[in-house]
Amino acid sequence: MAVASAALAALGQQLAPADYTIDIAAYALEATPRRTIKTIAYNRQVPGPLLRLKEGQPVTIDVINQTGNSEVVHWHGLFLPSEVDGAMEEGTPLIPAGGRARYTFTPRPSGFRWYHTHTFAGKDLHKGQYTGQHGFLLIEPRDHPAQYDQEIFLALHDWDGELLSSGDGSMDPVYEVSTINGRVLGFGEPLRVKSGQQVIMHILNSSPSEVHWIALAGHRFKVIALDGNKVPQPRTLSMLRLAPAERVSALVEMNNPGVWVMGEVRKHIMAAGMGIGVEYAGSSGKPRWDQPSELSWDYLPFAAVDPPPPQPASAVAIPLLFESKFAGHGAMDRWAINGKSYPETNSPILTAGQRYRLSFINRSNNDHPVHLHRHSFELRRVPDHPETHGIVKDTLLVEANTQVDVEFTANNPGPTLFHCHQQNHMDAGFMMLFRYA
Ligand SMILES: [Cu+2]
Repeated sequence: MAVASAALAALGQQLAPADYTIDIAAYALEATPRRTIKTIAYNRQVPGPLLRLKEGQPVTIDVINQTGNSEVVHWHGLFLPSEVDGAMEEGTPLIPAGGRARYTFTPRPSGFRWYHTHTFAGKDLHKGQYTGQHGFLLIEPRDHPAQYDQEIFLALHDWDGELLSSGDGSMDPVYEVSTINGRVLGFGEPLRVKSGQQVIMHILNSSPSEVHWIALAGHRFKVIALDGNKVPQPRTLSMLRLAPAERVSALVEMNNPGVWVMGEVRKHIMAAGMGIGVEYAGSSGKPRWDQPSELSWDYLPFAAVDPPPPQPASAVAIPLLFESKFAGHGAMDRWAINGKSYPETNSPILTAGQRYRLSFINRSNNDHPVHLHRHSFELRRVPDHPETHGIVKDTLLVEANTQVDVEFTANNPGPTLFHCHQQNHMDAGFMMLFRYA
């Protein structure tokens, strides 16, 4: 009887409709009327549907995999149990080809998050994060602080890549097409704004491997959050830098009527399509662009200025050394953390409640956007500044040949993945697993 009712309960759970359904299927993305990108997408759109969830309110999301390969969906920036976080290395089950899965979880923390595939691509640049499998996820806070008139979500992505030999002989992806929200500059609908509006822009870099630099001609961004977490010191800037998987939330005051271009600052990336028009009501004409003369970005000015709060206990140091192992001309590099490539990398054992200090020591000539699953970390040291605090992120760009330190509290037991978010680096061993005692 108990068995029967348990089975019925399971059946009932199966039949109850999910709050959201995501269908993974082949999709022909029209980046321009003459350039169609054959990819895989969520609900036949790029980016996938915006998931607007409420902090602390459980949600069910059904994922139907209509592709010929197994899939998994990672909920990036959320504090979830390992079984639903969406990485097979942590123990989340893969969704078989033609199969389906139900993800049930309680979303937290509030802020601008995202979801994406977490599969291996290797040399196939039409798999994994090279596809259109990414979408915005906004976790609404219980109390709503920000004031704005319009909310805009933008995703930066690069498509149709090819692995080419770079100067040092290693293989890196080079892309033919770059888009904002799946469209090449001039071919999508412009963002429509009104004079006097305060617009919040939630910008995501969903690129499989490229850092992007973004400006909006005639306007400045007041950056209020990084990776969805409020910064201690909001800053007003004319340019943003986003590494793969990073997010920036910025307020833009619409106080300069006209038709403008928002896009990649580097000319060859804008020429590949990464831009979007911004059109004021009542304005018309050719969109205007002001070419910035140099690239500029720094995490440090967003940090807190007051002295750090006293730590209850000192953080346990975990140094992580990043190096490449040159595999020969024409071969993909192997990447190593403390001398070992995944799955051979060490698995540090964490004690629940303990504070840890991760030192990212990048002994390579590449910048690496590193990501810690299921936790967020606080930036504590950047190059030339041995002490900073208050910036909380889940992804961080560690520039070539520099050291950056972060701290986090081990407050979410379960296997926890740490990796470079550049698809070709994580596929080549730049990944490790933390475990809890
Ligand atoms: Cu990397």
